[in-house]
Amino acid sequence: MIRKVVLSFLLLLSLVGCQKEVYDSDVYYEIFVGSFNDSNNDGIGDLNGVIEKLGYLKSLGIKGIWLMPIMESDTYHKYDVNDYYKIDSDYGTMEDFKKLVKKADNLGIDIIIDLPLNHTSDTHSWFVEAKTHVLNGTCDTSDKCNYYNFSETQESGYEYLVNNVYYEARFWSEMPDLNLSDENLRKEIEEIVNFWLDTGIKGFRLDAILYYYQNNVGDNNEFVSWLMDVIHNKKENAFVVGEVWSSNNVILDHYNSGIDSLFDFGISGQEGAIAKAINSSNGKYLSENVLSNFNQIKSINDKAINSIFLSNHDQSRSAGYYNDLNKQKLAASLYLLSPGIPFIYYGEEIGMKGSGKDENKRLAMLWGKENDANNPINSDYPSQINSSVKLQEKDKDSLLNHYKKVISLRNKYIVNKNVNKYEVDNQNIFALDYDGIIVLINLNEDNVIVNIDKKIIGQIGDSKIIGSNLDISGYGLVILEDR
Ligand SMILES: [Ca+2]
Ligand SMILES: [Ca+2]
Repeated sequence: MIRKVVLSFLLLLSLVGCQKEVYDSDVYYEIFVGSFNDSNNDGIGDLNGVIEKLGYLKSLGIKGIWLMPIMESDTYHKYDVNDYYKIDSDYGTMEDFKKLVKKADNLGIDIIIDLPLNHTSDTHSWFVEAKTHVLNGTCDTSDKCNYYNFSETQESGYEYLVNNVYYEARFWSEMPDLNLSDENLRKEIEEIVNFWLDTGIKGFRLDAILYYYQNNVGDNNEFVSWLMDVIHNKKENAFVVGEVWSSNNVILDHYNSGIDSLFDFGISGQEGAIAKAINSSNGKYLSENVLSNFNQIKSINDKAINSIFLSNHDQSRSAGYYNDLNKQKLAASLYLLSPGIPFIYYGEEIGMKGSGKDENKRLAMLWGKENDANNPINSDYPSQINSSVKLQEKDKDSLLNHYKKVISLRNKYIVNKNVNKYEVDNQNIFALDYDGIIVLINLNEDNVIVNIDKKIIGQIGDSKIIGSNLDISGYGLVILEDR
């Protein structure tokens, strides 16, 4: 009898689950494993190092981790995979990885991994075999030669191989582009995807989608749509976020593939919408912008959701251009309280800086302990010993503690709610309505008074209700509901 009741209860729960129209909008955290935390003192961050910091990540309030590539590779950044089934030995073993997935899951934290499919390393066995065929003049459309794109003439984006044969390599001669139309290659990709989903991960971050078919959106979408079917057939609630580093329109067009999410490059970076809003103290512009992006995506695929961020591993770190603490806090408040899935780039929460060459954007996380990981070889950006986690944890006004406060407000009040416009008669104010919970952020450094008859249920700053007016402190953040 009890069993039957439990079963019907479970059935009811699953029915409610099916009818769910809102989306998961938990905060993710992007980690470059090699620079994050070193567990065995060889100077390179590793998977056990990530395990050691799960408590830290939990206390930050995040619910998901994006690991930059962890598969076997010849480079420090590991975007050129030479074995899709192995963990790079710098980072540890498959056992370490499975332990990480399990321990994270116990804390309610999902893991997604970077999946570079546009290209492999030139040391991948597929390319080595193809090269042998090219050398012997034995290429056939059913062998590994067809996994890549070869040509007898030098086309743009092609590199010389041997015997007057060229191969497509858009990013670098050591990263040959894959021919994603090959049926046998697609079978291999299906196996790779299933292999990783079996480890218990939540899903993937797809690298360089724009280059799958070199800016051909239709062909890119055909491949991504095929891949989404493969992934969702294996794991219904998998989450896949993709990189289409391009204009808003091109990004939007890629939502026609049925992908769960794409990064919103238009709001990120030094020239992006968040920076524009902060530089002009125009909160109204930003709330309209994030709402419009969010709704445009829903109009293409109502299950899809925007992924928002300040900067990632390819961009100058945001603390370099939000160069005072108040602006760093303001930028954090704005994107962490916007609709979509916020992705924090490791170290952003302590104001780490880094620009110029890629290595400088991926410096060692400043834990403030004896054995922090080494910076990537070839980086030449000065370290900032004053911004360590250890120091900021002790300072209640630190950027780190601000991130914790804002994420906890997000988790408490706005996660998975519907979002609408909220009119405030002052253009300094960023304003959104999450099912009756109103979020206001003041982009003016001075107080602003607006006419709002509600009560404050959460805030950062010292805003006050005075009669039917709200006095919002400079850069203040307020969460309101009806009296
Ligand atoms: Ca290590
Ligand atoms: Ca390509």
